[in-house]
Amino acid sequence: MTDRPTKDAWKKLAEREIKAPPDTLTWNTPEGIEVKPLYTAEDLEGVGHLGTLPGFEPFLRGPRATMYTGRPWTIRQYAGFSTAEASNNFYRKALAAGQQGVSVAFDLATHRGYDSDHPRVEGDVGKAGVAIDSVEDMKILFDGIPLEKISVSMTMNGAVIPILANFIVAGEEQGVPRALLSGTIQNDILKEFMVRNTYIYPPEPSMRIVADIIEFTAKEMPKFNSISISGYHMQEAGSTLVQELAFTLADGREYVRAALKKGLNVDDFAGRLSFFFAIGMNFFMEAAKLRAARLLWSRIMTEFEPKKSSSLMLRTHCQTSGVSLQEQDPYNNIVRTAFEAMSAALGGTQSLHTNSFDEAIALPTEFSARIARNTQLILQHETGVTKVVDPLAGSYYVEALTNDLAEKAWALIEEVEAMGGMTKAVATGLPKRLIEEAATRKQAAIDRGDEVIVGVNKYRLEQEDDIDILEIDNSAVRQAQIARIERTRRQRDPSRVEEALAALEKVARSGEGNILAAAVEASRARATVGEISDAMRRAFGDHAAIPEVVGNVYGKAYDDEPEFQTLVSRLEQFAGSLGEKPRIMVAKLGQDGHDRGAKVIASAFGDIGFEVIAGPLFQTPGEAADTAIVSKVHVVGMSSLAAGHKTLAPQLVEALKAKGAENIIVVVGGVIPRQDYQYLLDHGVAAVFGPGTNVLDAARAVLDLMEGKRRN
Ligand code: 3CP
Repeated sequence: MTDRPTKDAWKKLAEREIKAPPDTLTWNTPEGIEVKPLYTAEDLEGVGHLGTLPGFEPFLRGPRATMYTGRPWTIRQYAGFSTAEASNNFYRKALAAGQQGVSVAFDLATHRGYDSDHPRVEGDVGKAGVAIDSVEDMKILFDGIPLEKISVSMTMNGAVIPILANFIVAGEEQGVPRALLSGTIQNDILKEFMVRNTYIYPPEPSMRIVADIIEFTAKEMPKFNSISISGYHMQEAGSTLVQELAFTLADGREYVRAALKKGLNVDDFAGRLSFFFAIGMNFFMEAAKLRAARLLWSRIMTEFEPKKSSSLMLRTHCQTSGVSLQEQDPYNNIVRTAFEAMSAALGGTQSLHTNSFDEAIALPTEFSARIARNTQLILQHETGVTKVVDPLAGSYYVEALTNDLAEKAWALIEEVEAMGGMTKAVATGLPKRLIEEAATRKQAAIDRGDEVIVGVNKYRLEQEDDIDILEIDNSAVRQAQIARIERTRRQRDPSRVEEALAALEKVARSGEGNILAAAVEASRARATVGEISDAMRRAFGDHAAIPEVVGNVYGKAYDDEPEFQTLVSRLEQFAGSLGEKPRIMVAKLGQDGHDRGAKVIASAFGDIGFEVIAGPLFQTPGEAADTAIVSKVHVVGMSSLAAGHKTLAPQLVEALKAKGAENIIVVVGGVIPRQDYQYLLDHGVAAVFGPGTNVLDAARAVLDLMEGKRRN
């Protein structure tokens, strides 16, 4: 036998192949991890986590001994739109076609605790999810779906109290006692303050709500997961995987502390804490992330000295990445999603949502939802991926990555700890800022072509075909919801409602008693989501975030490159002729809190030389027009990601006109289907920037519009 070649021999051979030292092939990831072209046993020297088994602490190799060989992950597709009837119909069909659990998407009005008849939510009702106003809607939503058998996940954070109360009462009225209800409520408010923005109340009472729900479910709903501690939205907002990992686990630690403060025993609730991560395109790193997450969570939980081993166990849902989906050449998204799903399975997820290929543009159709579901069915039944537990274990690369991610995330977790924990860190705005910087850096990398996206910044089609999209007739849904609210109000006993709401307000104000228990009474009495939320608003007040914009990140990525500098000079010249800096307001209207795009645009436009006014979240068109006028802006850039654009953009144009400010140019960006462009242009919008727009192109177009306006 000849001697095995050494690493040095490999380096020499590699150098001959590429005519450069192999170190030049090292990829520096946004996480600050150096991914080398080759991993060997040397890379695992001193790595402490090797050699563990699944089903045992620290659960790195999976929470179950047999994992998918015993039972595959749950295929749990997140869906909901329009009315409870329409969504119920969709769930039933999906369950019959192989889906294994339900996952409810609520509309933004419901998320923010408004009934469908509230004037602030005209553009939001039934759009990005299903409208739920009272237990009457909830009962229809689960009609014919046996709640003692099918587990139900509900993505709800702001209006978590009325929604969970309605779910419990819908179960009761279906004949299912709450002790038999299985499922998960998201109930993760800290990440809302960081990235997702469907909060209602200030942080402190919001944390009490979380703890009250953990307490109530621990005592009365043993099969129900009290929380889904979510990193998903952080990655969607542009975070690195290390940030996602660290902030999510640090959030989890904070919730455990809040529950312990209520006097609960850690073993009575820890086993029902669950997690939720995004799975993006960095295939091996995503799988390693889930392994690292389990390792770190068991480390964190050990501090609380639980007696049960299951208290150390991290169980998670995953969703393939929404931001990785592209509008251009959209069938590519099927491929992206399939790789991401495979990565989630290799990482050992317990439950998975695969996105539909059209989700960068609109809600899924029945066709696209079928392909998304089948992606998982094919993985489970045809690829053999379920036949072995943790098949990546022992891979030099994946084990090294698991270790790198764990170390880097732990350092960030310790940083948060030094700040006094996540609630305090969130209050300083640091996690949000770090994520926004990462998002802006990523956008610059895409715009520069450093990060290739097939069909978008490389291999772009000359001609894109239209695809069928699902459109919701928002005003019809709203009318139907209003009719049902009115009927519910007519048929209920008003004094019973009043008493229940007063009792709820008292529990909220006094700090005594359990808020969810009080809300269950109100729900039984047919108090609406809006009324229950308002009772708590009276006690807790509303939370309003102050919009901040990061600077000098986008521009820095371009350094002094001519493409960027030419635009900067052109803008300077224009500012000279104008006698002032051109001002743009980045506006978010309605209840759409997805602000990654708006923040990235604000930040990049600022670096290019615009004066940027970041409008507050949740404005009505009239309020946004007022802000634009007071701020004397030249342009309003409305960012829309929740399908409200056809209602809200024309209203904004009209509001400006009505206030004598028709000179202000309105442009719209975000998730706008191409089919809607003409409609918006016909209603006074000057330009539309869909998904995948290069920010420099958008800035040039805005400048063209301003120059054109000045000439006329
Ligand atoms: C599992 N079981 C097993 C095995 N595997 N038993 C024997 N052998 C095995 N190998 C058992 C489990 O112990 C459990 O029973 C039951 O089978 C179900 O398994 P599970 O792993 O708990 O799976 P599931 O019920 O699906 O729960 C998964 C988690 C849950 C725990 C992650 O929290 C969940 O479903 N989360 C979903 C969250 C979600 O859908 N979020 C959507 C976000 P026991 O329970 O009796 O132990 S959508 C957001 C989109 C963006 C936005 O927000 O806008």
